Amino acid sequence: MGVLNVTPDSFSDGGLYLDPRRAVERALELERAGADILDVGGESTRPGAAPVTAEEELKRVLPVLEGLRGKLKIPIAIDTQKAVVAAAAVAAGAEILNDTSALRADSALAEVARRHRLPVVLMHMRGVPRTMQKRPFARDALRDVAAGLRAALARARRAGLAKRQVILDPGIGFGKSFRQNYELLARLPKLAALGCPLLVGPSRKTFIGAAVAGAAAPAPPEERVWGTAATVAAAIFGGAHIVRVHDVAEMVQVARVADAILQAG
Ligand code: HH2
Repeated sequence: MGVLNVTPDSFSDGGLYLDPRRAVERALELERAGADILDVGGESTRPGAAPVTAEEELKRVLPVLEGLRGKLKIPIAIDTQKAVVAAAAVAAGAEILNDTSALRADSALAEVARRHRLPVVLMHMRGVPRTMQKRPFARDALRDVAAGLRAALARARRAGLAKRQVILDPGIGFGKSFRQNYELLARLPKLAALGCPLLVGPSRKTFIGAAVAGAAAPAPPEERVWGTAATVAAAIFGGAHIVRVHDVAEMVQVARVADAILQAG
């Protein structure tokens, strides 16, 4: 899954694709690089990010989705917590919903998925982006994430979604310590036991920059590509079905080799 953020403030590609023509070009480039899914988002969820209105989100993503109509072959996921944004994005061609709040921010989002029978990604987040890295972390991250994802799946089922529509995501970097992010990657098979496909999104996140830099300040996002490769390989060995990444050409190679090793074993 290739990332395309149409925002001024995303931690890695913020401000690069606010012009819809550049965003469309980038989407086509990600497809050519080997992405199987494009993830389009109009609201940053980086630590400390302030929420944006639905109007603003729509103003950012709709011109891009409309510009991609008939041009992109791979399915588009809309990365939003809002049902109105999801519904408009689906009308403009999106086929997967990616909700980082796992139906907590807007329960009506489930209805959009149900009505159109779309897959929906439900991600674990401890808290909300503005404060999630300031609050106390869970004592046992794996238990916290597993319980949160079980609850998310139950919310989806109560809203009339079939289990087979749901993709679960541990929410790497969302209210977890650096060490807990590594722990979740290492113990991913435990989450695979929940019985849904897993999506993992470690790409370029700060916990990678911290390990890359050793004792120094975290390396900047553009210097986290090799570290991202290690997390992508680990995620695939741990049972991830989808990896959400910024560096698609590089991670396609990592994924293909990791898949070949998995299959050979
Ligand atoms: N991470 C980000 C955004 N959306 N969705 C899922 N399902 N899983 C993730 O791990 C995930 C996500 C954060 O990364 P990015 O989009 O690059 O940054 P920002 O939130 O600053 O736009």
